[in-house]
Amino acid sequence: MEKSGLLLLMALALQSPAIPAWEAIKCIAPINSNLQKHWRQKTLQIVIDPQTIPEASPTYFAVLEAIDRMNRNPSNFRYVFAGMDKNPGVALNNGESEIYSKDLGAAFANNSAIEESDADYSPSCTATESDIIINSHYRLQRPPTGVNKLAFTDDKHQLFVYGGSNAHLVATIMHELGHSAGLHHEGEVMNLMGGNNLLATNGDKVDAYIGEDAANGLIALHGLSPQALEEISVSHWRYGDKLAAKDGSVFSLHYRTRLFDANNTELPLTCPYRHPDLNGALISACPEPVYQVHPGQTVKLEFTFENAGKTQAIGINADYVLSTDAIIDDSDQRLLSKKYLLKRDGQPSTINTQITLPKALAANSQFWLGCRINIARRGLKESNVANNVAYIAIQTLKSHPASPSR
Ligand SMILES: [Ca+2]
Ligand SMILES: [Ca+2]
Ligand SMILES: [Ca+2]
Ligand SMILES: [Ca+2]
Ligand SMILES: [Zn+2]
Repeated sequence: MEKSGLLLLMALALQSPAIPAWEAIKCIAPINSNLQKHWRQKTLQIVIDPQTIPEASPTYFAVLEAIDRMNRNPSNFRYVFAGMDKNPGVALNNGESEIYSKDLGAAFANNSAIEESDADYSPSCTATESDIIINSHYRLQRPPTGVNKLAFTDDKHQLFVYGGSNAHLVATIMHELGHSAGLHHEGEVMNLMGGNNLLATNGDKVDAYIGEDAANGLIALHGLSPQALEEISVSHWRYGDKLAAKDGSVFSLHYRTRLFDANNTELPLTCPYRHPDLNGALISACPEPVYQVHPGQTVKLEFTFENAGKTQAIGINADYVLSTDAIIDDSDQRLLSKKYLLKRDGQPSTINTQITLPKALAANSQFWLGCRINIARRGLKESNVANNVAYIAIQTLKSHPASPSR
């Protein structure tokens, strides 16, 4: 009796209270040790250094896009582009929040960008300035060597996790802007402040988004904005693992979501996709997972759902569809509809849904299983509708193993 009573108490203790996954930046100098980085004014005025990021250059447009995307966050923290830097020179503690590009040298070849703030020098850990340095010497060992590995692109084929060589520049700058606002690295869930870019993909096009964990953290740090919009998303990425960073923080790594059989065993892959090491070879041979299925087979489809918007628990409709291409849209055949309640609690929901493939599905063909979502209650507006669909590729075999065959 006593033992089971203790077990019950332990179970209750594990369930509550929910611990938010996001982490706040804390100051580490003797004068401000362990105080949380904070802003009195929740507006960051940003200038771009024209010497290293010329106006209308790709990096300039990437910065503007990252600012626009971060301003879709549901908190009171705002990013304001204040034009090109008119005061020559860039430095920390010069009263200007500057974004510039710099060769950080061989020692920082694995760092895409750095954020620095005057909060580190404030006795109260108060920030009034945040500079972002985009590394022009981001030289991971994967081929082609000797070139920078940050691309301003929404074409997935250029990105390392889809077979290319680059990291996503806009997502990288968004991560640094997250640091500006006070978010630290986070290794427990899939999130913007992790070690992999946070991306949603439809067809060839990737969409860099803020995500549930960072949105939750920004609300906790800066309060929910009265102007906040809704934001739901679905993705074929999930939390995979964690990675220690040089500064003692921990990054999340993002793996692809999977396809299982009815007994929760991952189905065989025609392409043996492995999560690539950032310094490893390109994954050009099998840049995306393709699962083997049989027509009529019952499978479990895994996707990650996030709520990064205004309403803390929001009802959504999810349509599971069959597509003849990697673009998931309204023209694709619906196989199943589900309703979910998505909680904005810093825990993205990576869940399996059982579906049965059509018996008449053509054999020896590639298809894509998809999910498209929308908010169940009409009239609610989203800050981003480009991340409301996701896909997983499948290859059909000749026949179902249960039917007579050799
Ligand atoms: Ca300046
Ligand atoms: Ca500065
Ligand atoms: Ca389609
Ligand atoms: Ca959305
Ligand atoms: Zn970082």
